Parts: sequence; C-alpha cells; structure tokens
Amino acid sequence: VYEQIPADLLKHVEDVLFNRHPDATDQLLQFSESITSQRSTSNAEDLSWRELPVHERLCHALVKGIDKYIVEDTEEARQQVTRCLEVIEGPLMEGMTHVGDLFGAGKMFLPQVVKTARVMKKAVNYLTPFMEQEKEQAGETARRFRGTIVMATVKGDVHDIGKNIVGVVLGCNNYEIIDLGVMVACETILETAREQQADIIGLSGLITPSLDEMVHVAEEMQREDNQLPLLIGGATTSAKHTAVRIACQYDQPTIHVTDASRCVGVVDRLMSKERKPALIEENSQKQADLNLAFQQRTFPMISYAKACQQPFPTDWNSLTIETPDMLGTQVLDQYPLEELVPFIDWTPFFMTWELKGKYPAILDDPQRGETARELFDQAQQMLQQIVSKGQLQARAVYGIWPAAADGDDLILFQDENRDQELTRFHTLRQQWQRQGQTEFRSLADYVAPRDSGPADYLGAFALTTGIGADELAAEYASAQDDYSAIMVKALADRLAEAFAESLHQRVRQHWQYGSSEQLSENDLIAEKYRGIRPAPGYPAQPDHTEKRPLFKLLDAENQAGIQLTETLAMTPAASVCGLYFAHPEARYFSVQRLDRDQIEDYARRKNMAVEEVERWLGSYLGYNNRSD
Ligand code: B12
Repeated sequence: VYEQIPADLLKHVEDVLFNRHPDATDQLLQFSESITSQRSTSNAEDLSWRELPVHERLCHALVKGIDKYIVEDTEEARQQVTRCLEVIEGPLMEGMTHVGDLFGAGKMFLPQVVKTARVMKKAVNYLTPFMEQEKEQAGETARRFRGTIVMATVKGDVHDIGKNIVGVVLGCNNYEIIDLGVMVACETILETAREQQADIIGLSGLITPSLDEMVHVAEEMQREDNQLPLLIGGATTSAKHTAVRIACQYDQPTIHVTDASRCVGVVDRLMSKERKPALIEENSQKQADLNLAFQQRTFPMISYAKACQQPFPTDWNSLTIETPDMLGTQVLDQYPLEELVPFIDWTPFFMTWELKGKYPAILDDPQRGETARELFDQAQQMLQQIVSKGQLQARAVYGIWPAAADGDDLILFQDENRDQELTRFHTLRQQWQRQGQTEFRSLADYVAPRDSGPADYLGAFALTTGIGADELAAEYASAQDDYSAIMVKALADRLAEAFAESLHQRVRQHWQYGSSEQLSENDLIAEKYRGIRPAPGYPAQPDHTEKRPLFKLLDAENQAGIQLTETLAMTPAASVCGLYFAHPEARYFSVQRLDRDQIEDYARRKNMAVEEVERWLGSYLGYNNRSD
C-alpha cells in the first residue's frame, strides 16, 4: 500500500509524521487543497453537449447515463413532433440502439447500460401520460415494445440481482419486462404470461432447490400446452441441467442464458421470424449433445464403506485442541455497519456488474478501469449513506458447543459433561475417485471422534445485513432508478460476506487459537487463517436441509431475524449461515458425486425418505435415480 502512495503526497505525509520541519503540517494542508481544486476543475461538468440539437442531446444523455436534463430535453423533443410516440421511436430508440450496439460489441459495460436505462425510464415516464391521452383520443391500443417478457425468481428463492440486471438490459432494448419479483409461484407466472400475452417467460434462481421448481414450471407449461419459449438463468443453473432436466419436460424452446450480455441476442432471435428457427436448431443440437454426454457419463466411485475407511487422517492424540472461552450462543444486534466496511472483498462486487478482474487492479484496467472507478466511487457514496443513515441492519447469532464426530454425523452436546445430545448435523463424504486420490473427505473428519480421547468443539452462525435492503431498493426502483436499486442489494451482499469474515475472526478469538493472529484485511479476505466456515449449500455440504437443525440450534429466526423459505433460501437475501471448524488442516472441498449406498445411509441417519434426499441432492448424484 505504501508503494502505491504518490511520491509527492508521501513526502508531505512523511514530513508530518517524522516531524521533519516546522511547517510540514501547513504544507500538507496546502497540498491537499491544491489536489481538491485540481479535482474540482477536472470534475467541472462539460456542458458543451447542451449546444447540440435536441435529438443529439437525447442520444448523448442516454449513452453517458446523464439524467439531469432528460425531462426538459424530452419535453423539447415532444414539442417538435405530432405524436409523442415519435420521440420514443425516434431519438430515444436510436440512442438505446446505439447503447445496445456498444454493449454488444464490448465497448460499453453493464454499469453504464444500467445507468442508460435509468435515463430512458425517466424519459418514458415523462411521456407516458401524454401518450395515454393520445391513445385515448385516437382510440388505439398500439404496442410500442418489441416483445413482452414475464420474469420471475422461482418459488422459494429470494435472489434477484441477476434477474433485475437482465430485466434492465432487455428493457434497454425496448422489450417490455413484467417482473414478478421473487418467490413467485408457478401459477402466478403462467397466469400473468397469459393475461399479458407475453412472448417469452424467464426464470431465475440462485440455489440448487430452485432447479426443481424450474423443472416444475416446465412440466406445467407442457401440461397446459403453452407455446412460449422459456429462458433459464441464475447462479446455479447451467446449460447441462437445463438440457438434461428442464428442456426435456417441455416441447417448446427452453434456453439457458449465462449472463446479461447474452440475453439480448437470444431474445432478439426468438422474436425474429427469420432468425428463430436457426436458434431453435442450434439449441436443440447443443442440448442433444449435452444429454448424450450425460447418459454416457461415468464416475469411478468407491463404495461408501470404503470411503469411510479412507478419511482425511488426523492423529488426535498429538493434536492440541484449544478450549473456547465461551459456550452456547451470543447475539449481535444492530451491529455497527462501519465496522464491517474494512472487511469488504470488492472483487465479487465488480463481478456482479460483469466487470471481471481483481480489485484494486481493476481500477487501472486499460479497458474497464474508467467504468470500474466510476462504479466504485458511486458504491462508496452509497455505502457511506447506508452506514451514516443506518439504512441496513446487521444482526447475527453465533455459538460454540462441545462436539464429537459420530461416524459421519457431528454431535453437539448440551455442556462439557458431553452426555446430553443437543443436536446432530449430518455430513456427506467424497466417493468419486479422482486420479491418485487416496483420501475421501467429509466435514466430520475435522472433529475428534467420540471415542478418540480429546474433547473437541464445533461452532455455528447465522447472520444478515439485508434487513432494510428490499425497502431501500424498492424506493429507488419506484423513482425509476434501477441502478441505485441494484447497487443497494449488491452492497448488502458485500456487507453480508464482510460480516461473515469479521464474525469468524471474533469466533477464532473466543476459541483461543486465533487470539495471537496478526492478519491484515487482505490476509483475511485471502483466508490466511486457521479454520473454515462451510455453509449448507456449499460444495462440502450441498444439502440445504442441514439449515433446519442449524436454525433451530441458533434460534436464528428470533435472534437474527432471518427466515427460511420452503426451499430453504434465507430471507433477507443478504444472509449467510454455516458451521465453524477449528481443525488446523481443515480445508474447503467438494463432495462432488454421491453414490446410492451413501444416499441410503444418509437418508437413514437423517430419518428422511431416500427419494426426498435424492430430490434435495439431485445435482450431486453420481447415479441415475430416475426410471427414464
Ligand atoms: C455473491 C454470492 C452470495 C451473496 C449474495 C447472492 C446474491 N445476491 O444472489 C451472499 C453472500 C448473500 C450469498 C449467500 C448464500 N449463498 Co451464495 N453465492 C454468491 C456467488 C459468489 C455469486 C452470485 C452472484 O451474485 N453473482 C452475480 C449475479 C449478478 O449473477 P447471477 O445471479 O448469476 O445472474 C446472472 C446470470 O445468472 C443471468 N441470470 C440470472 N437470472 C436470470 C434470469 C433470466 C431469465 C436470464 C435470461 C438470465 C439470468 O444473468 C445475470 C446477470 O449476468 C455464488 C457463486 C457464483 N460464482 O455464482 C454463490 C452461490 C450462488 N451461493 C451459494 C450458496 C449455497 C449460498 C448460501 C445458501 C450459503 C449459506 N448457507 O449461507 C447463501 C444463501 C443466501 C440466501 N439468502 O438464501 C451456492 C449455491 C449452490 C447451491 N448448492 O445451492 C453458490 C453457487 C456458491 C457455490 N459454489 O456453492 N451468496
């Protein structure tokens, strides 16, 4: 960091720090003023574009995302035409097409496009009452959109940043987006599509249980003989899953779309009579290939019994297990947000906005740097506002308990007597034998077994920074400001991860082994500490149903204000929960593929039907559990 300080600034700062001469402080102040005045000259608004004809001004405002003059310019343009639709179809659409082209060609980035959408919305909003009037007078019901898309995050799932981004980008391309929000039941999606005479349905989901709901929507669309194309998107969706599980339920095109920059191309082709057949053909071919690969896949699996005999080994007698200075739960209510800010990992923030690259290097990236800097500045301003006005609430509950491994289960005891079981977590073990693999891990390997001698512990947590996020985002959205609405949610997510990092540090200190830890914030982000905090749903324990005992243990609903939906997503969306393992060699891993023998054993241990376990772990099965 020291090396990154500009030499002139560094000299002034060092002069003050090392007391090099009596007027060092004055000189530093003078220097800072000179920088401020340089900044204010360079930041001075260049208004030369205001001299351009109104047509060009509108285009400029859209491309640059400037909404300051949009209402007055739109009004001026309206005065020059006979019907206001001409303003939309003329200069505004031209501007939007230009933006679409620049985005498509990779010359414009997502944050800029979302800002463009904000300008467009304001213009259209201004014109809407005039257009309604004109329509009434002319007695017409003209459609001004290129197509209508009903979008929803499926039942049980609460995440919508990705869906909202896609909605904005499509809206920018003059598609009408009917966004039904989150946790939307299949019937509502299909009914709305019928009522609104939609052209396409788009589904989004973040966690694996949502994949099943998407299959259900496809089945229902088939049952009602729906003819609309179905788009599938969201973090856990994949081209493979769409081909193998969703598309085969529905006769009409079912297309997986990886990100916002691709969705316009797909939708444009679906809406074009000429280009649609080739897209359908391409998609079917791709899905046939994926299906074939799926049918032919083989996983060299070892039996569950064998895997249990080759765990990650620990010599429990030589391992020192520290005793925590707390047992049971503790609650952090209204945790100060400013304390979380230094723990923020900014790299994923840029990923959310489709700006790939590591922070801080991305700020100097030759292509993305300018957009990244502007986005980052605006994020800082919004973050400062959120923190100073307390617009989000951070709450957490965490705890540490005496614990022991019992086979692949983890028992938590009431107290140090270790005779009364408080709760039990269940873990899954690797069975897929990759080349040279000799150990088959389960999270249970990181806790001392019951009969091994040493007394061990396990921690757990649930936290949120999302209380207030939906309300604040809705305020911005209703003011036609999707950019700020998305920003609020992206920041709430960053704060959630920051809270997870900060809480983990606190727990390591309670657990003694972290009390001498000397790590910078960057070291923390790089996880250069002892111990892990795997979450139900992550690759080491992909079973989301493990959140149920976790929530019960922590009383997370009352203590942290977090609820579980029917498919075990957490609401508010910016929430994380998980377990703490202190084993010095604990590492994150992925259980990858599970065989039937383990699923049967797991179902027995969890007292669940095998079919139910198979449903929750569908994407992780290494065998075909279906008759088709
Ligand atoms: C950031 C993040 C979080 C954030 C917030 C997530 C969010 N806002 O959605 C926080 C920290 C809160 C979080 C929490 C959790 N997370 Co998380 N998280 C991620 C991460 C790293 C990135 C997701 C993201 O925000 N991407 C950016 C957005 C913009 O992308 P997107 O949503 O995918 O949308 C794009 C496309 O998918 C597409 N798209 C999206 N929707 C649609 C719709 C249509 C119609 C179309 C055409 C396209 C489209 O276009 C979008 C824009 O380009 C992913 C891993 C990953 N790399 O994907 C894990 C991941 C999604 N999380 C995961 C899990 C398990 C969780 C937790 C359950 C963990 C836990 N126990 O606490 C919780 C659940 C929270 C809850 N409320 O229930 C798993 C899910 C896998 C699974 N087995 O279910 C992942 C995949 C990590 C992993 N490798 O296991 N998470």
